Order: sequence, then structure tokens, then C-alpha cells
Amino acid sequence: MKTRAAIAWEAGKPLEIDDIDLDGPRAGEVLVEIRATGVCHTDEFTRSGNDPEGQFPAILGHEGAGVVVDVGAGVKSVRPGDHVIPLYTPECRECKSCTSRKTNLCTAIRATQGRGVMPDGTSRFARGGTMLHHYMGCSTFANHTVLPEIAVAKIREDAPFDKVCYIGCGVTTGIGAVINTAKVEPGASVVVFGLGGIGLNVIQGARLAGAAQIVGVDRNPTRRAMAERFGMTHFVNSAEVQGDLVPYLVSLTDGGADYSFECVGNVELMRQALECCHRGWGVSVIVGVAGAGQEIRTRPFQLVTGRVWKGTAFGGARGRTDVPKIVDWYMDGRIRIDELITHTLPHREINHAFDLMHRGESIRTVLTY
Ligand code: NAD
Ligand code: 022
Ligand code: ZN
Repeated sequence: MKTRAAIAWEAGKPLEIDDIDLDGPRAGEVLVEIRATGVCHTDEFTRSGNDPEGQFPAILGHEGAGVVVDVGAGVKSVRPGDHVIPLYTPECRECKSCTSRKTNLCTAIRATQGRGVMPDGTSRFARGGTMLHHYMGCSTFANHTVLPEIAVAKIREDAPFDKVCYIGCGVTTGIGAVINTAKVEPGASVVVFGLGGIGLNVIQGARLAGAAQIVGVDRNPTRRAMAERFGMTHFVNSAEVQGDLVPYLVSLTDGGADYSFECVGNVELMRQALECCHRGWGVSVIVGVAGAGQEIRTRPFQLVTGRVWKGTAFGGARGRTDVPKIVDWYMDGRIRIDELITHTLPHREINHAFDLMHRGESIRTVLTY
């Protein structure tokens, strides 16, 4: 079939909207009509050419929601008409990782996903005879995409696509980092570095978990008002703090934070996030993805004295199990998404969405088809 897509032909070039060829779903695969997609940092990281593992040409996008149109042989868990969210972290429920119950990092299709192809080693996308790569197993910048069955979460049908697509990455990552990875408990003190599309979701996760003190750190003061609406109790403008930020945060949290979250992708902030944690028990979670080749550092003393450094992918969420629950939380009013989607644009204006992200004007832009 033909479908409309934004193609990343070359690193560093704007995306080109065009009609492309899409092959139908093979065994264990599903064809999904994408109705809405968010634009996230990783898409820009790859588009720009800074991602050393980026493959071109490709159909980017990994934060979508849509409807199953067709299924391949053997598919049992979804059928045409079902509403789904694509998962860049799949959940096969059979591999060593899934059965361990210790991680959400399913390995069933990891190798082929990283190479930009389907589990059988081929792509479903082409344009004028040229193969186009899949991206993070999702490729939501195409109006139709083919996904492995284990990489779709079935969600309720009354959930609006142009809001719940954000659960496909940012919402689940932020809330999941608090609930699944850190396991924040009621009364805890929390410090969040970076109040963007991820950090604001960490803040609402911390509020949900019953944290007593939620400190937000950002160098952009325009993020303060939104963070307060989502549960932040103290704002620290890191550009204005005189002297070292770490002792300032330690004193603000009465000896150090019970939990901290780095939601920027800056290795210097990762160190500060660890070191502002409480001696003996503080847990710091790295959520931000740093550039290729970057390294983190601290003194071993920081860990010997009981601080714990952790990281999280997709908020530790098991997609097929957890994503439908987060959609329910949104529909029940337990979590908020609407205000974080600062811009909604038609798919053809995708390059404008990247500009808004560059200029720091948007928290999330959602594209609708
Ligand atoms: P964003 O650009 O919306 O937000 C980043 C915020 O950090 C901005 O408000 C910015 O002002 C602030 N900031 C930047 N530099 C700072 C500094 N030196 N000191 C203080 N504040 C600073 O980005 P986002 O969408 O929230 O994503 C944040 C990070 O999370 C990215 O690295 C992204 O790749 C990563 N991420 C990780 C996962 C995962 O599964 N681990 C999933 C999604 C996103
Ligand atoms: C999503 N991310 C950042 C912004 N939006 C993001 C990027 C990378 C990961 C998670 C979220 C991530 C963490 C750990 C891994 N990845 C490795 C997982 C594994 O090895 O099992 C990651 C993921 C997918 C891909 C690359 C790296 C990919 O499909 N290319 C989950
Ligand atoms: Zn993302």
C-alpha cells in the first residue's frame, strides 16, 4: 500500500513529506494507522546526525498512537480496530529479561530493532525502490507503520490519540522513573534536574507517589509555573545560585534528597544529582540520555557512603502491561497530559515542530494525521 510519511533521507537535513510504499504485516506483525505522534529529543538526536547509530534513510518517530488495520499470521493479542500505542521497548513475556521480572529491557527483537529492520531482517518501507529504515521499532512519522505484535500496547478506545500518544515515551518515562525505578514513597524528598517534557512528568509522578518535598532545578525560569501546577514545591534557578549547587540543595532538603532525577542528559548534572542525595540512602536516577562517548564521574566515597546511582529506560515500564494502566490514569484524571502538549500541528508541519523544540518554546508538540 501507499502511505504518507516524513522521510529522513540524510543526517542533518529537514524531513521530507512524501508518499511511500508500505508492505503488509508478515507473521507476528501488525499494520497500524498512526493518528498522532509526539516529537521527542531522540528523533532530533538522530535526524541531526549526532547519533552515531542513526541509520538513513529512515522513518523516525517513536511516540505515537493509532488503530490496528491488519494483522499477520499468528497474531492473537490484537485485531483490526483495536487502539494501540507502539512500544520502543517491547514486552515478549518470554525472553530471559522479561521472565526475570528484574528489568523491562526485553531482548526478543533488540538486535534487529537497533539495525532499523523488522525481526525477519527486512524493512516494510520503501520509496521509489529504495529501502527506508524503521526507527526504534516504531516509525510513527508515517501515517501507517508495521510493528511486531510484542511492540504494541492495546489501549481503551475512548482515549484521545492526540494526547495519549505522549504516553508512548515522555509520560511513561517520567512517571515510571519515579514509581518503577526509584520506588519513591510517601513523605519523601525529591530533586528533579530539568523541567522539560520528561522532568515535568517526574514531578507529577512524585506527587502521585506522595512525596512531601519536590524540588525542581532548571536554568530556564519560564518552566517554573508549569512545574508548580504539576506539584513542584520549591524551584531552584541553577543559573542564579551563588556558589556550588550541591550544598545549596543538600541544605534545602535537610541533609540531602531521598531521591533525585537527572532529566537533561548532561553528565555534570548527573554528578550533582548523585551528590545532592542523602548520605546513607539517597537514590539518584539517570533519565536523560547523554551524547555518545560521554562519561559520568564522582568520587567512590559518594557510593561507599550509601548513595545509589541508577538509570532507567522507558521508566522501567513493561509496555503491554503498564501503558494501558497509564492511559486509564489519564482518563480517570489521576495524571495530566493536556497542558504539557503546548503545540498541536498537522503532520506536514513536522519540521516546524523540530524548530519549536530547538528554540525551547515547546514542551511537547504533537502532530496529527
Ligand atoms: P527538554 O529539552 O524538554 O527539557 C530539558 C530541560 O532541561 C529544559 O527545561 C532545559 O531548560 C533544562 N536544562 C538544560 N540544561 C540545563 C542545565 N545545565 N541546568 C539546568 N537545567 C538545564 O527535554 P526532555 O524531553 O524533558 O528530555 C530530557 C532528557 O530525557 C533527554 O536527554 C531525553 O533524551 C531523555 N529521555 C530519556 C528516556 C529514557 O527512557 N531514559 C526517555 C525519554 C527521554
Ligand atoms: C526516548 N529515549 C530518549 C528520548 N526518547 C530513549 C533512548 C534510549 C533508550 C531509552 C529511551 C534506551 C535505554 C537503554 C536502551 N535504550 C538500550 C535497550 C537495550 O539494549 O535493550 C534504547 C532503546 C531503543 C533503541 C536504542 C536504545 C533503538 O530502538 N534504537 C530502548
Ligand atoms: Zn522519546
